[in-house]
Amino acid sequence: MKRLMILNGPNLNMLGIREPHIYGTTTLAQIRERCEQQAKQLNLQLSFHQSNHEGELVDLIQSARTSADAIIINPAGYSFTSVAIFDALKIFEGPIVELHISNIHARDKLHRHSILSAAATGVICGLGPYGYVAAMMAVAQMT
Ligand code: DHK
Repeated sequence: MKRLMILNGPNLNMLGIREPHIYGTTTLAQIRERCEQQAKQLNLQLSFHQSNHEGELVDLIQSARTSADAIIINPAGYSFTSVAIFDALKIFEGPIVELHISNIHARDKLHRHSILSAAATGVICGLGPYGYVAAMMAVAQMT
């Protein structure tokens, strides 16, 4: 069974109440439940995490080297700032899908250019919470 790690960065624990005009009203718990259903359908072993801390995300990415075959990451605000997460992703040998709920390309200048995309196999953005399902389907094909 292929092993998938899904990582969620800072403030995604606030989905549902956080700027709903941008991120919608679906909570992270609901997204997690949907991902768990999808993992069963795709025969993937899923580990799902959220952290507000850059170092914790780096630790998880490093641990994925031995515990996961693929990573899906919504780096949230760290997309635009974190060389440490970029470097950690570069060490991972399997496929990486970078995911954003909103279409970052249509957003303000601050949220438009992810420095992490150069370390990703593919990028999904603007599909809302469905992006997680789409990313999982892609990963199931890739790994
Ligand atoms: C989530 C965030 O927290 C923002 O910092 C990103 C991303 C976009 C999202 O759309 O899921 O800019």
